[in-house]
Amino acid sequence: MNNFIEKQDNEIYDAIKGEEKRQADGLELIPSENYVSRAVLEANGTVFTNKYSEGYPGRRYYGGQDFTDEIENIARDRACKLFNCKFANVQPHSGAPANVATYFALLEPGDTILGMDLSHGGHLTHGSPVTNVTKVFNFVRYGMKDTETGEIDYEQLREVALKEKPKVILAGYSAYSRELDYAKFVEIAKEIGAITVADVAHIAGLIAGGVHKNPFDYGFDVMTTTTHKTLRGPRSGMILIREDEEIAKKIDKTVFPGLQGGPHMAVIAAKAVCFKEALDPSFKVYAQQILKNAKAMEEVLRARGVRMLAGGTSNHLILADVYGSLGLTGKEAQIVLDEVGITLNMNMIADDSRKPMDPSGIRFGTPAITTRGFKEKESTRIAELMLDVLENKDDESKKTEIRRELVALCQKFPIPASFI
Ligand code: DSN
Repeated sequence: MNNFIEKQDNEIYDAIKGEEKRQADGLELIPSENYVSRAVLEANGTVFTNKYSEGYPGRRYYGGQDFTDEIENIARDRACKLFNCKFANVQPHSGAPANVATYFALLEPGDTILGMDLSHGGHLTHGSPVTNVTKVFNFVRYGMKDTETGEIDYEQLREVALKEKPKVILAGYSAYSRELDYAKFVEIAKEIGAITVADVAHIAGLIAGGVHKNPFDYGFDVMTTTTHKTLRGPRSGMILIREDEEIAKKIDKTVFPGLQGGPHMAVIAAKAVCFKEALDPSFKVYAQQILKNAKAMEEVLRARGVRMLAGGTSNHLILADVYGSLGLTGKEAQIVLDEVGITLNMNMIADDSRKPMDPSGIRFGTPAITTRGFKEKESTRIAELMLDVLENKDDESKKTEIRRELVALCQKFPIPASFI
């Protein structure tokens, strides 16, 4: 597509080529990753990267905004249509800044947020002590009632809500494999007058594709998300507001000038393209297949006696207790799978006795392999090969054989777009 980089900067060219080959020949099972279309990739690399456009459409601080206004308006309109809401801010650079902006828009320093326990699947920005938001806001927690079924303890959630009176109740996760009961969250929030925020970064594509519930349909006030996971867009974020104009205004002010400077307009153009793709009926088929593929993998793990947190999956990801089931740590599993070209991530499991840098679990999922065109048959085979590797981690010839089979499989299902 482009050889100017090669002529001008060999080191970077080689690294891009290397990454393209890694993505093409390897199996991407990190559940928060995906492959964008050629159209999204192209939009992401346009001259909009040259432009400053602080402010919002129709009220910018710099001149020359005819086309920036056009793409931002289109991106906002498409986002609202996709998620059935009235307002969208498409400027957050990613999911974490979207969450931080939302907290600052809705809360005063010292206020309380009730979010999912991190070890039960909540995200770092939902109150991990390593993040700076915990210096400003007070985080309290709910979790699963039963780690074998994944059922959320809504009674405990209600008790904490009544006791701590959080101003925001946060639903959402990055390592949980079931759906949430959004109506229950809204019911509890109403009792104490809290605002409901759903962080749907992981499942935005499942909601857009109609295979997961939309929190707005149950009365949630705000949703935050990334755009590069199941939604299959560029690496970025956004904030959606169901209908409250006051909240929308506060969020706009907090994103800019409160936290960010100039929006990344090339990325906003790419987001607009991604939203158009997600509005197409074919995206529904994609979202359905993500779930079918995850189920196919789940069946293999169950048949081979591997413990899955929450007992399996109802979304795009699986969290497996490899330490308890197979006697190797999450880190060992991640490393040995990397050797055969399967990329996933080690992950803490609920009530893990081990540490984050060497936990008991691995987390993997199907958004990226589904984009490549894998169906249940291939997903089943990948799960079998994964377990074969984990059960034979020191058998070099077996691993070589598996690597060969995986490369052949990947070559049959090319990634949708590369740059060079
Ligand atoms: N890093 C993302 C994930 O992998 O889930 C969350 O931000």
